[in-house]
Amino acid sequence: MTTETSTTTSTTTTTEQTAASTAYQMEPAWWTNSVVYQIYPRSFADANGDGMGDLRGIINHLDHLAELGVDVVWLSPIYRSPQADNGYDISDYQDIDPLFGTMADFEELLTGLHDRGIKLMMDLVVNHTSDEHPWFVESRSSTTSPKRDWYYWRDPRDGREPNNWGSFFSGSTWQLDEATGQYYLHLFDVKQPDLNWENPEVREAVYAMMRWWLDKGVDGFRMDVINFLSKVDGLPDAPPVEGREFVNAFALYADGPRMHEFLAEMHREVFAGRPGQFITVGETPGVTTQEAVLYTDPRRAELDMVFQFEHVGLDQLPTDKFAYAAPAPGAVKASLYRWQTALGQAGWNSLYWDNHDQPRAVSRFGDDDPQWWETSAKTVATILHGMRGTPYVYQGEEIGMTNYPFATGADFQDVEVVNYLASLRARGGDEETALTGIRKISRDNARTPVQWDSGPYAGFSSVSPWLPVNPNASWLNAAAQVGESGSVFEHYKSLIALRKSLPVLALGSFEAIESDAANPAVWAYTRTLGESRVLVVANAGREPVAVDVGEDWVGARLVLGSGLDVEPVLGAGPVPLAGWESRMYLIK
Ligand code: ISL
Repeated sequence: MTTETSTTTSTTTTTEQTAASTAYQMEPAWWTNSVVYQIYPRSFADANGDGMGDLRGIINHLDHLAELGVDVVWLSPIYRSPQADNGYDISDYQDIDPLFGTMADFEELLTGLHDRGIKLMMDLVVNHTSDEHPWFVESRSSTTSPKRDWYYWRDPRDGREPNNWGSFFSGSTWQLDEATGQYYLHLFDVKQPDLNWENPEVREAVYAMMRWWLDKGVDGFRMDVINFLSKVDGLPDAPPVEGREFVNAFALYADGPRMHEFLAEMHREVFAGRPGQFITVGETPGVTTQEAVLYTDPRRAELDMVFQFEHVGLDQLPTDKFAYAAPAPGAVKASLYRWQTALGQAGWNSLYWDNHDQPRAVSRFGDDDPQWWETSAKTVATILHGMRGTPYVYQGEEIGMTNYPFATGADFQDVEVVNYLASLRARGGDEETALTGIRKISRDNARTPVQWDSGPYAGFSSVSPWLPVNPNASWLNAAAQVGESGSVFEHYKSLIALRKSLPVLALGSFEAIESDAANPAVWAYTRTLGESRVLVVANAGREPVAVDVGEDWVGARLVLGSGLDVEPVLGAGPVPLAGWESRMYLIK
């Protein structure tokens, strides 16, 4: 988002003019050729020897980020927090949690990033606060508190919860406050009460806090579950589900009636007219392509881009995240292609395979068997970074970190799994079956410490870390890869550099190649910007394939391959790809 480009409303009036006038075509926003790197601070690097990552640990590794070449860091929450959900439960938006350091450390981090030309995007968690935030403490103090209406308080219904909504973290979304006899709403943990965005005082308080951070020099916000801010009036019951006390009520709080109004207001109150180059990304679970276009069309001045969830939801039931089922062959590809096309004219995609809530990219979308690990880590990267949108790299993804070999239920720390297992046990459910899905999908997979080297605790800490280090750190670590030709790290570095040097990768249109449809394992697509054309061909499987890409790619130059000895120029005939091999070719 810049005040010159995306905040200006188009003055064109005719249909033809409007169709050709998306801001990034007229004047591309700066982030169209950017790559964002996400840091989950507890798991990045521990400098003070308490087994948990901290701001000083990040400062110590800034050169790693500069070497990789990323443009923006998204920092998961470092604010003061009781840590019920690892910092996504904030008790003071304008202070640093002592676990992570001090405000002086934060300022040093910000300067260190800016000195290296890297912007900083903060995590904005304003659907809810911690129950220990002074706003909530005041709100819960009495039914007549001036802040009572800052949260959702409701009387019991027939002596029970006010509706049948189920929490993301198991059980009801309602918690009874004994002292006042009313329930409060929490879509997430009981320690994460939802703010009432209908109340203009709440909105103004949040905007003031955002301005405060921008005044400090941060460059934007990643907005946690931002499409949950507007709930359906009256908070009605969701359609009941046989055998379930509390149900998924998504349709009643996601992308609700006032969502666009709130985001447009936020933009006006926080960003409009402010000099500088900012970035906003909304985390929007369940968002459709149509809504995503509305959220991210620059002419509407709401958000720059959104995280959509379709491709990371294909291996689970909407009603039960841990009921794992492998996606149908080709389903992930079909989904991402659909998003490429749907946001091709207006709007902008965020591109991601993983983050702190998702399993590791190579384990989920590649193949972490030792024989295929390296090439598949590179190939999943190429598939994503070849697309139109802003790619996100989650810490450790750039070295191909894998899921952790969790054994029993006791190995998990995430509140989501802890609550899930507790509720499963209370129902007498089968824990071993549940663990099959939990091992694959648990958020803890992403949260094991970053593997810096092969030394004690993988160079993450001098003591035993809060979550164990993956045993494969003995060979899978940054020290073994940085500067090593052919490594996963060097592959990511090349992809990031290509996005800068080839405008077609940033701005070119997307088109799937026809033969791609014949084999679910094959990803074959093109990008086009004027005379400049890129071809991505990838084999997401162990069996070799030959991909027919048509005659007009003969003579194209190889710009990046997952294998080491590939002819530099493409000849006639189908492109032969070994198991998990991928290549990127360029014309012009
Ligand atoms: O992992 C999920 C729970 O099943 C996701 O649905 C996740 O809760 C959802 O993506 C929202 O995530 C964000 O908000 C949560 C927090 O726990 C996540 O870490 C955060 O990314 C509540 O703040």
